[in-house]
Amino acid sequence: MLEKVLIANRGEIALRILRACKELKIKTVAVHSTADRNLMHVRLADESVCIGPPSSLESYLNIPAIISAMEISGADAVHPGYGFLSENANFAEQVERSGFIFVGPRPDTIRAMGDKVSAINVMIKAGVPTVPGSNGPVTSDSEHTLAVAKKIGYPIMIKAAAGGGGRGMRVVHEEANLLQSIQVTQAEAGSYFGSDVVYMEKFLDNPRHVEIQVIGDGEGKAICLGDRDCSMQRRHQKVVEEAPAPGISDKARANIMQICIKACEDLKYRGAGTLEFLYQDGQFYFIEMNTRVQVEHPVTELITGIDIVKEQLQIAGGFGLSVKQEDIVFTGHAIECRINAEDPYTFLPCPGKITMFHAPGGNGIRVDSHIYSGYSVPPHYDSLIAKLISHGPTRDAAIGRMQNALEELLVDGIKTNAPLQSDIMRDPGFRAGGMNIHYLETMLKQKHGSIKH
Ligand code: MV4
Repeated sequence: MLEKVLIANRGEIALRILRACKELKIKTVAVHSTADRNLMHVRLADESVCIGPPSSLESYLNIPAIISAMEISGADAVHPGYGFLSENANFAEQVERSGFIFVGPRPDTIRAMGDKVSAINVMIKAGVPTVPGSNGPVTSDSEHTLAVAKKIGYPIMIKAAAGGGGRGMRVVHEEANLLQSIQVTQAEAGSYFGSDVVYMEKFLDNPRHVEIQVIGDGEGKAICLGDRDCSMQRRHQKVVEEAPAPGISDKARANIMQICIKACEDLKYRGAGTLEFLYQDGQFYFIEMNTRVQVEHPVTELITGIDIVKEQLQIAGGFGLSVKQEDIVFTGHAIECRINAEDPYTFLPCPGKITMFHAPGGNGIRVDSHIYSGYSVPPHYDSLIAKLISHGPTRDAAIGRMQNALEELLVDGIKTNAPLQSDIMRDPGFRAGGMNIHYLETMLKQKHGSIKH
């Protein structure tokens, strides 16, 4: 097994990884910026190393500083969490070249999935359904581009191959605007991502975001832990996630799970991964694959009883998967509300000192958070301060438990979006289930039309 893991992240996920390491009797090394000396996982880790100033670029994204910290602490592996270096193929490669273990997929897999055109083609080969599209980069041959677009049919979405997370995308409704829009998207992609490669897809107008959790052993065996619905989002930031996705038939679910398992087995995928789909009119369309543990992984853990981070560590340590597909039992429904240090209606970040914190609890409630009374939320990073996760026998039961937990949550000293989460839990559309990716923004406009969304 791994002996000592360096946690190359901060906040709640760093604490989540530390807890998994402690269960597996793995020693831990925390790395932190000068703004993060007081993080909970830094106190709890066996060792800690300061790796730079507050700016992420100089600390959590500083590859030489992190590899040096592995050397001086004698760590044998690094867990990257989510964000930061978690999907950086060059980082994974440098970790391995330095003789350490990267807790995640092989660098080549990360690279293949980081390029969305390449990811789509890998998935097509493996039999995964994708959005009708160019399935390749747009070239300088405009006649060919116009012909490909005509075949896909308008409206069309132009996307950056190096993109993801919502930047570098554009919808085109008619042929007259296609070439001009491609140029603009290429220019944006070049400046955001350093690559101006773009591709085309049929634009789906009212999809849901449904994603599938997989774990592979790296040797051709893979399991699937079902789906999550992450459609409740604002400006590409997920707000509420749940598992299973409401309203998907057992047959459709079993089918897409089998397809994802086969794809991961073909790829000899190693570690935890998520296939992202758009789901519209009863069909799944693959769009991207994430090669990391995700923020919303706890909803899957609650309905399966499987600890995804422990699986990641055990696979990295050479022990393979701890469960077989036929032994996985799905129980009830789970919901996650992201609690952010931000104004609930303007969404402006609200860093500062938390004068008092009380975490909710009781049956079916899990709180993943690094905050405590007296902790100061630094202004330099993402505003996620806690994840409230509820589990119950039915979706209604999980919503009810979440409502009680939101009432019980106490965070004094800073503003949080907990009041918005309560509004969502009361909302008739949310309660009906299965709303599309535009629903939350529409709901916010209706309720608070005067505030810019
Ligand atoms: C799409 C789409 C509609 N049609 N692709 C946005 C982020 C990026 N990861 C993919 N995205 C989308 N791709 C086609 N062909 C609509 C979106 C989209 C979206 C997707 C998932 C969750 C929220 C979203 C919000 C706006 C647009």
